[in-house]
Amino acid sequence: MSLALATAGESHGPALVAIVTGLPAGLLLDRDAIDRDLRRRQEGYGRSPRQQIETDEVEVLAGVRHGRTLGTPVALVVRNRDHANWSWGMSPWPPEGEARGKGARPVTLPRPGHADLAGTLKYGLADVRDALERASARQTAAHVAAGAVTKALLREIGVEVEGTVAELGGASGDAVRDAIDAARSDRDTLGGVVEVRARGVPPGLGSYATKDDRLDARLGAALLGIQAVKAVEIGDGFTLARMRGSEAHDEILRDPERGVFRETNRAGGLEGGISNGEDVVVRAAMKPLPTLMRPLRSVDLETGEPADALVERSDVAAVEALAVVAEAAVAWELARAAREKFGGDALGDFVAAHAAYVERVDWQPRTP
Ligand code: EPS
Repeated sequence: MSLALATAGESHGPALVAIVTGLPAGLLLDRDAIDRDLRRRQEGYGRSPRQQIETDEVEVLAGVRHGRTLGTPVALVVRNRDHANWSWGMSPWPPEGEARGKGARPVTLPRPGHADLAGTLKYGLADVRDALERASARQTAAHVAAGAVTKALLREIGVEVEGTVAELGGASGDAVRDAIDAARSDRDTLGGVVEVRARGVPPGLGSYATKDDRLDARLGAALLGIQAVKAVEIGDGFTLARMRGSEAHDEILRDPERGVFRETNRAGGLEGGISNGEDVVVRAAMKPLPTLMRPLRSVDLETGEPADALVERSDVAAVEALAVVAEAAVAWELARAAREKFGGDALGDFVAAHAAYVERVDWQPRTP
């Protein structure tokens, strides 16, 4: 039994769609909790005016009855309110009447750092919009909705996942707002680093059996699959490379009260591609957003002449949003690994398998 996710949707199309398969029957979903995560993703200092147009809310079209999953595919939809301004330009069918609203004129000025140029070449497109619409980070709303569903599943076995901003534009804490204000007045953008911590993860999720089973590889792929993420670190990651083995590893201790435990967690809760019972800790680095109000040099794909890149409304920074999106991605991947390990068609089977297993390995959740 494994979870699978299919998504669809363009940034200014009618809606974003997520279809989740592999959930057990009987999981109680809380619409407000899903909408809360969608709202958290929209918040943050330095977001684009687009966020004043959107009020993301989940609609459930299938797989849930009276708030409980049926064990069948769950279909989630998040509507794009901005589509009203793009109804001609982003019409799925040949639009009728005079060209009007946004997206009516083709884009031919690819932005360095966005998918514009590579996407246009790959798919043989005349309008860069045909590439940028799906490449857009707007898509992350669908992943947050799916992630919120898996957070509910993980909570049933005592796992809590939380994403936070570690640094933004090289600043941290209160200095973050000043960094964003400075970048905005320079008409520039910023990236940053987020950290996701999962508490209550039992030992034994993932496996060293194959590369595809390794939980660290899977978390890495889940995070690198988020728009603008350029690097991922598991535990102390790059710092470990500069340490000696005698100081890099987390010694194994045991006492009768706590069972087996560690005093340090430099491995980020993962050894040999398997969770080891400590908190899972991963970090993701986001590059500065590529839509710039002071555009970089580019080439007009229609004329072949040098030109400035496309200038469009955009965020100054979306690192706070990334913290929520990365949290959803980690929750998704941990839930997928938990479904593989504990199975069960009914939620009670899944929870009972987890309980029997943690008893066998004599593992207790860490107290924070
Ligand atoms: C994005 C460009 C901006 C962001 C968008 C991601 O969109 P727009 O061109 O409509 O202003 O606002 O992010 C979202 C809409 C969102 O909900 O996160 C991009 O090019 O990736």
